[in-house]
Amino acid sequence: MSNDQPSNPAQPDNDKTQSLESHVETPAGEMMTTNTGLRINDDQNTLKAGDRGASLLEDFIFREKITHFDHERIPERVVHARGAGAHGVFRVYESMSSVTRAQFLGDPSLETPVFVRFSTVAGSRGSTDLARDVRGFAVRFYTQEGNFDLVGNNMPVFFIQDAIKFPDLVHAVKPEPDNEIPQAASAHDTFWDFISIMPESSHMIMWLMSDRAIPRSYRMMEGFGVHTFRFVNAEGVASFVKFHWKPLLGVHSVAWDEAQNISGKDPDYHRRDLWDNIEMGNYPEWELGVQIVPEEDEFKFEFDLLDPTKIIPEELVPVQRIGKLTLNRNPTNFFAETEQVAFHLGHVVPGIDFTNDPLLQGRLFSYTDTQLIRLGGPNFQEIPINRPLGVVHNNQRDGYMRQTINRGKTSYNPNLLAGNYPVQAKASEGGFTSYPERVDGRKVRARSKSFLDHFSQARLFFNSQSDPEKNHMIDAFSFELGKCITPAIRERMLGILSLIDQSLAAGVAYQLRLPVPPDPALPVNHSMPADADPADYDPIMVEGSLLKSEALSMEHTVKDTIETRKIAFLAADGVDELSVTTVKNALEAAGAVVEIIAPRQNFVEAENDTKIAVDHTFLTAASVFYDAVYVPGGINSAASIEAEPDAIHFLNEAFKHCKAVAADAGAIQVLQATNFGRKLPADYSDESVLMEGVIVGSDLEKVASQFITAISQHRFWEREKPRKVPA
Ligand code: HDD
Repeated sequence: MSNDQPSNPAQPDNDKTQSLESHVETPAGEMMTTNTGLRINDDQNTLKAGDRGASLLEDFIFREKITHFDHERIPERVVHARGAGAHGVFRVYESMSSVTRAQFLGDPSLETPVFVRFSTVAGSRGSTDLARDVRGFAVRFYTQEGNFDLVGNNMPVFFIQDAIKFPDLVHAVKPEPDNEIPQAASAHDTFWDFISIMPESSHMIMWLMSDRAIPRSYRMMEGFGVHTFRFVNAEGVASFVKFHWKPLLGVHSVAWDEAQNISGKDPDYHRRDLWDNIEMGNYPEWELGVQIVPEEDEFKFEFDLLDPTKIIPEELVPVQRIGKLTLNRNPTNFFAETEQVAFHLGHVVPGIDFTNDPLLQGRLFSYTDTQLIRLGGPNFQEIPINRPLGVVHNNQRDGYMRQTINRGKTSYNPNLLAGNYPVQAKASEGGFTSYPERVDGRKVRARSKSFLDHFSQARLFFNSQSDPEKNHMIDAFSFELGKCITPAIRERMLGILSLIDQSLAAGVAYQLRLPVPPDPALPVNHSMPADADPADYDPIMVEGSLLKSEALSMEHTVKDTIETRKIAFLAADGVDELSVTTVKNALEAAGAVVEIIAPRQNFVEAENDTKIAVDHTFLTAASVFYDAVYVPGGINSAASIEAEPDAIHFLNEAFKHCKAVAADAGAIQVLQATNFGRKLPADYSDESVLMEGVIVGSDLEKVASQFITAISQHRFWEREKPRKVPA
């Protein structure tokens, strides 16, 4: 092993990445060796008896190489198998020591190294990034007091209330066991069979059928710790806490048709987007938010804080933004870091503790257990990415692949031979003490009746969506249920939807051409499950409760920046260089990334004979990879682009996916060749915004500034109103 420079030295180091450096191998300038350090003279030929063989068993170099290769694979994660990771740092804005004694949240001068892994849940390691799915958002803080893992998702609730149902949920959503179809998709019978008889999934299903399930980028997703956790301060005073990650670029999604296209054309789209942006220095940032509820307010809400299918609406308890996470460094090696990182929500530090949420309690068992099979034994914490910053001292010993060399004769406690070391730490010395919550009760296998309202927050979510978002949800349900082949599943799901919202049920029923279930006269007592005892049942959310929450709709997200957005310029020989550079400079000054797409690779020759570098051709690029499109002027360029069917498709598709489109008035003929520009007059003489999100003009500065405003809106969903825009 040799100590060498990181692949991109511009990306900042931190204590954790420095500690990884001692494990990094770099081949530059080195000779090839076996694993025992013997220099290899011939890596091209096996050792043979004569040059035509046979091969000799003696060939230890061949055997070592092949044996290692044969054992290269480890089991993929049973869920969240596909993911992408990055290093970064976290810093709290102001001390939170009044509520938690966690040091990294108490001291704004501390910069805590982090490693984050984003993932999809259902697909295998090689599946597409753009599946309709929940995204994992797992953050490890390498704090001075040990590792703290916040193992969350991009949705704030979960499918089930009790961890014992997790294997059932996962078996239902994974490819069906007889033919292993479909990959990375919930649109199939077993998933909806399960969901249609699990009313507790209703709220989560609303999130899953919303645009949150098809993010534009990992960098543009919210994150949530989901469960209610506990903060405990130095005086031992506890409060409940929900964790949030708020992306500074806002929360944005793609269109479903776009997602399906990307899945074919670049299944690594999210992974690439994260990697490329970190390489470019566009470091993604999130603020850590907390909702804090005093312990004495535990029963103040109409839902149970321990129920992981419920949010605390931000209107009831505002999210305080307490610090910032910045991802600023790509991993050196995918397997060593992103694949071997072993998150566990039981990795806590003093000041952060658990609640009795039955999903959380079950997860506390599952995560270590799964690493034992995945990483092959009890020493997985010694893998470099998993090691805490400080040295580990305890009496755990041996096991497969032990790395640590423990000095001394004692491996037990108490001992006198070694002065009783390592010695237990008092709370005042940073020793972890569990919050002494009083717990008593009978042993029962039961569900609290405070967990029984499955529909109020599902309805709150639907009510809070904008009209386009609601339409997308109706389309998503219709797609997913349309892919189910057992009619009874569709009917049962319509029954569930009608308990959430009659207009939602009616919209889906229309597309499935099934009768709309009778109006259940919501909301009184509608959520009582069939197996509940009516005498025990007490409706929790009733009229007068919150009907809408702005934070649940993406309509209200950040829409004042085009930073890191990717804009395609469609150009050919004869393009007007001024038209390219003026708009390009303006977009880049606003933080966007511009790529030139042309009929052929390498360069286009502008009207004034300058050469402009080409990033992609219509063969290697597609509109779905970009947030907006610009067609620069130049008579010959415009004529070539107009005559290029792939270019016209590019524009039609961008329009269909509700993106901003702009053109120099000198390229009007290109827009006239599209579906949406057909009605433009042939004698078009300049002037600005043609329709929302479509801009044409000859004042390039003005075009650029209107284009920037349009791109920052992300998508013009209103265009879908007549529905089904052709492309
Ligand atoms: Fe889990 C992985 C998030 C419920 C059992 N889970 C895993 C990962 C994330 C989550 C982000 C990937 C971590 C990584 O990148 O390595 N899981 C959640 C959230 C849940 C949740 C937010 C609900 C609030 N999970 C959950 C339950 C169980 C598990 C109820 C089991 C009882 N999860 C696992 C696991 C995994 C996992 C089997 C697979 C790979 C791994 O742990 O390391 O243990």
